Amino acid sequence: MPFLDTTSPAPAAENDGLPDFASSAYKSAYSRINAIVIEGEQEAHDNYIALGTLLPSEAEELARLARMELKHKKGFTACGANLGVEADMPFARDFFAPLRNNFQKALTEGKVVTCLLIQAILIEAFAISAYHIYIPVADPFARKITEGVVKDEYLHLNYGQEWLKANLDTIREEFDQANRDNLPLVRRMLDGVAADAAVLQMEKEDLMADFLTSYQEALTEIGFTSREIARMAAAALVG
Ligand code: PL3
Ligand code: FE2
Ligand code: FE2
Repeated sequence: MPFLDTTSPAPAAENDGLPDFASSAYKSAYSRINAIVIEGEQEAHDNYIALGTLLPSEAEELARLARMELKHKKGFTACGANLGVEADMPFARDFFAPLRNNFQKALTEGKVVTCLLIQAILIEAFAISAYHIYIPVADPFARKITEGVVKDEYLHLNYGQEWLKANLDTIREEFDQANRDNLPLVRRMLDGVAADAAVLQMEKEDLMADFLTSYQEALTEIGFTSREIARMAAAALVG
């Protein structure tokens, strides 16, 4: 066989080690992951609008954050279309149901600390970790969009941090309980997405490590002690 055999087809994965974006395995996993992201962005929009009803003086700023979420949703919808994938939205609605139900319950009870923890800390940190790990293994079109989105998600995480920080003296008890109720749900969501994420070459341990980094940095910024943070992180193991 000649050194340069120009007659044989290029190997399927000659993609700089990136996944084969056209394979049926990739498209199947992407139909669920893409749906999760689209649904997550829509629910994030709805959650910020809802938070504005609990914090009327903040409603305008929250509406600004909400608008960004719709832009994110549009971007990720385009990513699916670009790959010829139809997002599995019923799957994604189920995926978010436990967290959505807890948010809705807290909303009807007027529990702003719980709502902020769920949306602006847990969901944003989850999104940031997912987008970080996705960017290096994304197709070029999706990579560009995701890079733009992740910058906005830091603004959202930061919004939650700042509000909670300013109210640290009064939030501890509710925050601790909300964390206990919801961090285990995030962990289960990570478990639930791991197999599909692996097809996209996103490893569960990397997702988990990146999530814990953002989450712990947020808690530090709010002003919790390292002992309090360790106890709260431990809720992921207990629940
Ligand atoms: C809040 O701004 C957004 C909430 C979205 C939640 C995203 C969860 C992501 C799960 C795993 C995804 C991999 C990324 C792939 C992007 C197409
Ligand atoms: Fe977003
Ligand atoms: Fe966000």
